[in-house]
Amino acid sequence: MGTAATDALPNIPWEDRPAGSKAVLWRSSRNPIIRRDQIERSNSIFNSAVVPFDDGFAGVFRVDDTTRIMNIHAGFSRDGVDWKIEQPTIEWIAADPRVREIQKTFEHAYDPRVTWLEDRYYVTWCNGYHGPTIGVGYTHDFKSFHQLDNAFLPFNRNGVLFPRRVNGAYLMLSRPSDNGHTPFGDIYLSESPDLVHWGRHRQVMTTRPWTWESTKVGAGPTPIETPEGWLLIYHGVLTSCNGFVYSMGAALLDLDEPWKVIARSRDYLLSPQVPYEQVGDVPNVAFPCAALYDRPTGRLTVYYGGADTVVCLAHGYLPEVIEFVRARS
Ligand code: BMA
Repeated sequence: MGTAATDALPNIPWEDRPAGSKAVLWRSSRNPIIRRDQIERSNSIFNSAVVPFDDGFAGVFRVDDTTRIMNIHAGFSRDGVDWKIEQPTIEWIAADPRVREIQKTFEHAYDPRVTWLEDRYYVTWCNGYHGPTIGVGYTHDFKSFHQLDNAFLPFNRNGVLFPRRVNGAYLMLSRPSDNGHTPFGDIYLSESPDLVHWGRHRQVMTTRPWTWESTKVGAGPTPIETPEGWLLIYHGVLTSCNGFVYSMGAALLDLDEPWKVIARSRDYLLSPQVPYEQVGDVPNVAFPCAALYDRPTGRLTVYYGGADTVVCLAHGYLPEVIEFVRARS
């Protein structure tokens, strides 16, 4: 079942830092862990989110099919590395007729996040309601999925829930965008009393000129609560003469007022530097969507999409990531 902030997860996928490496985050030698053609008619499987579930793990996977339509599918794994991705796409059940009404307009589903919150797993993803915006739903078992109303107006992407209420309110990060490949983007925080009505929007972070995050920034995995603040792993984008380059970085947000950034790394944590990140349907993309954390050992495993084509893993120690964020702030 779900995990609280204090939980131990000794079974997360793990590999020690390679000898001689000084990297704060290092890649799994088993990358990519999910192939592009792992299920029937999959063109690519990437930007996917996983959580601890039963004795193993479950997740929601972005699968672009061979018509190049973007969809999300459930998946299960014993060890977090070998995944069985369900062939049918997720079908959302909506109790509210107003949600059923707008469901008809959705054209696609992509870039899911999954968050254990109170008593169930919430899924946020990008759907198309007259343009990209953030869908919200939940599941108990990764078999039936229940849809709530969309969180925001179009255009928005990268909706990421916090794993608990803060001062009574549910919180979601998002990145207001445009209808295309969006040459801008800041991270905002919104509050809700019920996960349906969202307001009190606050800016959290903007871009930094001339750096790896000069074009846009967007939240990645569910923020991780630590005594020093919420650890947010996020993507940052630079525009090169060959297009966008997606790297990942990290920041610490205030525990009680998470729109306040306590520290933020100047350097990227990981940027596309190996073939499965540099070559694929969209070159030069490392796009984090989930993280597993074993609190007693500090071990952290990040799931990220490589080149909009495959799913990859990177490992690190959370205290070292925090030290890196603070030292290079
Ligand atoms: C973003 C999203 C992501 C994708 C990235 C790079 O706008 O569409 O799904 O990984 O672009 O192509």
